[in-house]
Amino acid sequence: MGEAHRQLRRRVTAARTIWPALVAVSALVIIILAGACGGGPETGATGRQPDGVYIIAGTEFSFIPDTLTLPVNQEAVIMFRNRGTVDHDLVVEEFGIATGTIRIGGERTVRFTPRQTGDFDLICSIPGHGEAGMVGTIRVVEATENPSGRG
Ligand SMILES: [Cu+2]
Repeated sequence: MGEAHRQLRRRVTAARTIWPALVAVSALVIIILAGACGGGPETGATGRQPDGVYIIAGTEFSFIPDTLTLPVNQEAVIMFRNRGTVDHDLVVEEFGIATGTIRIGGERTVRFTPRQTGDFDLICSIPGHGEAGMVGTIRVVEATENPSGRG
């Protein structure tokens, strides 16, 4: 009787010390996960990103940035993000780019390879938006890198 009682007490004591530790570890894991997932550093970023993707934000009524300079004959990746409060899209007719209507907070990535240099209109094709100033320019320039160089 006395031995069984001592064993029970030991188990209860162990449980009392393990639970606070588990709670502490869980809290730490939650804090780490929250830090990893909450608002990445790219939030709000526009223009050319370190990975080479160009981010263009759409608002009422402009593109940010409103001009992109791209090297000719190199694939460009553009991510259009609607940061406005109404639907927007991004169209460059000469390159056959059309994101389709992007809802508030939405985004779409398009890829294309410009084959000629020059300035090309970037517009939002939603009626009235271009007229309100939602226009920009894709400027295609000769690549600065030597095409025969190492890459
Ligand atoms: Cu628009």
